[in-house]
Amino acid sequence: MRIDVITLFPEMVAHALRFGIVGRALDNALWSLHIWNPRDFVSDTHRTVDDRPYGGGPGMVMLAAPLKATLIAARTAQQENGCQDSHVIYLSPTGAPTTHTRIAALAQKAAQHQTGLIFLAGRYEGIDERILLHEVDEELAVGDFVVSGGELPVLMVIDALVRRLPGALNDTESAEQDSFVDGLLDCPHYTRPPKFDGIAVPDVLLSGDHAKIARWRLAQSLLRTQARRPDLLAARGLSEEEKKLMEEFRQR
Ligand code: 9WO
Repeated sequence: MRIDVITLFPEMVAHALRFGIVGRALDNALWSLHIWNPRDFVSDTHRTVDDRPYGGGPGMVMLAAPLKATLIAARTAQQENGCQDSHVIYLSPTGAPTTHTRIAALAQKAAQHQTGLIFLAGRYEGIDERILLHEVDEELAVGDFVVSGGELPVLMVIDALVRRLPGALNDTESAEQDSFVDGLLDCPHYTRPPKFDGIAVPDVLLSGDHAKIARWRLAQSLLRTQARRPDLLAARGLSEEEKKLMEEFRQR
């Protein structure tokens, strides 16, 4: 998978992607990262990348021309590197919700270098609308809140994509059981000691009965999802067996 990031803070993005699962996958060449600074694509003495908004108001807007020049450079580099196509993603609170399903679709698109991904991280009040109209293929939000720039949201999406790559996770980091894979929230986890702060680990987890443990975990996931995210449960639906399981565990 090839990923290019356009940002005014290249060190922030480069540094954050060196750690953990994502950093190891980068070392192992499971994906490649190229970072572009729009400031390197302007030639005026102040290297201006922003200007005041038409219509007035507070804040500044990222200029279209430096962004377009940077996008062309990133696209060209991806194509020279064997990508058939490029897909440009802009992170903003105005975008579509980023879900597990959407990440899976993006990962599919990016598989095997076919389509290079280009993430555009906005700063100030945002980017000139004409870049959105002509250059951006997908606009994503990672939550209903505003942060100071697109870099952190971009990093979240890259992390979610890279950890799915074949070989990114070792045996102790299995992705199958993570939250959302089955449309449900994760079950509770416990490790040693068996009693901490007066709270004991549920007996079933110490029983060694793997079928019983699987049933308990599914019941916990179902009850938790119902309590905390009824919207997820409504979208997913429940089998008769799952309904029975929830009824049984509700009574305990
Ligand atoms: C800045 C600003 C300043 C004065 C008045 C209004 C303002 N709005 C903004 C603003 O929305 N800035 C954005 C910062 C511009 C695009 C990048 N930024 C951003 C992305 N903030 N939050 C996100 C984001 C992205 C994905 N999911 C959640 C939040």
